Amino acid sequence: MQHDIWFNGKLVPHENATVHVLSHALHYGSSVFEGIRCYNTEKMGPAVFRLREHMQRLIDSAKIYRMEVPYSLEELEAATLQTIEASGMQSCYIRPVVYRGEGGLGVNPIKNKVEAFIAVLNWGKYLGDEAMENGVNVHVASWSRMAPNTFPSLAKAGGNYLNASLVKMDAVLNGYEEGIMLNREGYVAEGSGENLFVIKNGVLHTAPSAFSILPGITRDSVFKIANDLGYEVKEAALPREALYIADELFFTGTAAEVTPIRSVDKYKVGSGTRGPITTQIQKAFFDIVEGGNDKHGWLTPVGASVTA
Ligand code: PPE
Repeated sequence: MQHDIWFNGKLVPHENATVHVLSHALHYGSSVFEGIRCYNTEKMGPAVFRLREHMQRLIDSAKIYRMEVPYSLEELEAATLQTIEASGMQSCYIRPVVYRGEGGLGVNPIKNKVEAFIAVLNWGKYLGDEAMENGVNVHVASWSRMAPNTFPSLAKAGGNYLNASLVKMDAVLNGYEEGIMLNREGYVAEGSGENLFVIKNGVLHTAPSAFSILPGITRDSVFKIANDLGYEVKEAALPREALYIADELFFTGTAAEVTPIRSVDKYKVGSGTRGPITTQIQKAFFDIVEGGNDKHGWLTPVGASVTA
């Protein structure tokens, strides 16, 4: 089923949301985007998870690339809710994109028009249905994350995902579900489309945001969920071998949600299945997003009106 897409300010049928071949973004990767989920919660019905934080990150990503987004934060939020409502979907994945359109070729994009769209679609479990319970098999990627003085990792930019695609294709072609990248110094960074948590002796560890990672909104949510459950979370420089001797490992992301990892480079992680702390965190996460037990104020009901 194809849903209407909010395109430069209004809803248009799926087939009319087209982009010109001379768009700057197609030639030079000059787009910024988000991935957001709307859940059909038990308590509140359809609700968007951390809408404001995602839209703020979109605006921040655009700012880094000197793109002036022609819409305010509130307009983008309202447009998201409107697009979901029009689709009739109870739950969906939301993909807002801001990009440089037509305006001549050349690396300098300043004169290219900034355009925006918000699409909604169905997206199931990112790393497979079974993954949530049994975990995934991953390897350490031979491609690294970008160095901090090359591409800004705090911007969720289209071009960054060329690196992610290399990592993901390499993992899948080698029989793994995902690849974990190290940063330029060789410390653990993140997956091609997820942040990573390492649990050792009851403490959660994850790469600091200065390690060329995308500081995920799910990662931030897990900080709070873990604290609620009484666990300590540390941002830390983790050497590769910390993955091999971890008690538990899991990925976080909008698409990946909270996905356990059962092996890395064919080293079994802990007992080789979803660990007990991961299970608790996953349960608490789904209690919020599926149950609608919104104790942190992270859910925006689809029927809600947007206020500043
Ligand atoms: N790191 C990367 C590189 C990344 O792409 C994502 C999200 C995250 C971490 C987690 O961020 P957050 O969603 O805010 O918790 N990746 C998005 C796109 C995946 C795709 O294949 O497309 C997502 O999960 O929506």
